[in-house]
Amino acid sequence: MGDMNDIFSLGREALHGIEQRLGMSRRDYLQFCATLAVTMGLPKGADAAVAKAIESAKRPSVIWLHFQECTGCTESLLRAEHPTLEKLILDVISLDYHETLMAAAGHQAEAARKDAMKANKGKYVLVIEGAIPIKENGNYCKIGGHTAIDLLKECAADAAAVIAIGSCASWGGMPSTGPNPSGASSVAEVLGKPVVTIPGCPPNPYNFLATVVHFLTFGKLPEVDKLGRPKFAYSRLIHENCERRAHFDAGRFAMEFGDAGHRQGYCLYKLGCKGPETYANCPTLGFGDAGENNWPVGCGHPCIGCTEKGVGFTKPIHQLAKMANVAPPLQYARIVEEQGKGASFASAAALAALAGAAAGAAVMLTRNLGLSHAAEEAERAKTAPQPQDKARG
Ligand code: FSX
Ligand code: SF4
Ligand code: F3S
Repeated sequence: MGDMNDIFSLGREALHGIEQRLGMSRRDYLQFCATLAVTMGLPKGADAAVAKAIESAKRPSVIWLHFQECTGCTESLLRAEHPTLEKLILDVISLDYHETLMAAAGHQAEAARKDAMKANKGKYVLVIEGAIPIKENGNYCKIGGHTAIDLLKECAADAAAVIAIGSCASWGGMPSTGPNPSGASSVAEVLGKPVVTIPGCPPNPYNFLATVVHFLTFGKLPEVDKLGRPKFAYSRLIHENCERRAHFDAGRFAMEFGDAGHRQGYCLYKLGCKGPETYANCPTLGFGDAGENNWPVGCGHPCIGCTEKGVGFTKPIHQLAKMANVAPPLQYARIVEEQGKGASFASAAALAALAGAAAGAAVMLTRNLGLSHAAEEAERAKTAPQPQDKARG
């Protein structure tokens, strides 16, 4: 990042230009770049590199194809409120072909795609939304007379980078749910090579923007895990950063939608939450700029594991999650004593974390689940008719 170690090294003129272009204040813009840099896990000072890249780099041409999906990925990009994320995305990239957003139709649209590919040969970013059906020679999805398989291969051949957005493009997603009659497959499967994936149904638009901005800033896509997911967004389990984690550790679970535990924000594990086996940054990032806790678990619904192949759209919602690991979180939310006697359990788990004792944590996990069963039984005993009631009746 060389001389870009100070965000204040950006010229006033450049920032004024940004103000005009994006319709946001300098302060908001710099704050936004800093947030993006943090989201990407970049070192101190990288916010200036990000700001400079957005302000001065040539906008990369993006060709966006739609296949088997619900268009939720595009919808989620366009529904952000503050700061106007869709404005930023559409400013940071040059969206040269996008079937949902473009005015052209029919042959005009086909021509627009060919023109964009020719003008930006070897330089454009290809974004794929939706799975690719491969059964019956791909006949289940055709656009302009071409199968999704052919379109994908043709457009990927001259792309500088390929990004699979959403779970459908990343690993088959909802259309690939068994028995998968159309043979819905991922981009990587059809191309026969790994691509960057941004799973989620829909994915978080910030993760897409951060990936594109990384490409803009450093000329390459971010580091990914073995499934092609940017590590900055998908390296931690949801369960590790969930705001209900203290309740899990204390053995306090919602048992039914709308019960007392559910209303008090208890852990949703027993309602089938797949947070313990799903990797994504939903709890830390939130969705839609609609305020804190705006993500599935924050809204009271168990995570269905939509970012995770083999979990989302595969495991029944009510099935209990497999514990991918039992690492305690970095810190615990404060536990309100009157909510239950579990405070001591959470404190013990925190001590186990400090000691780095995985075995201890595993013991805690077993104890917590046991605690919950005990609590359930106690609850049932309270509401069940007592022998003396019968005797009185
Ligand atoms: Fe829909 Fe996108 Fe889900 Fe799939 O998102 S929100 S079905 S991941 O490809 O449009
Ligand atoms: Fe949060 Fe779900 Fe983990 Fe409970 S099981 S702490 S609700 S992620
Ligand atoms: Fe999906 Fe679970 Fe996040 S359902 S949006 S991965 S909380």
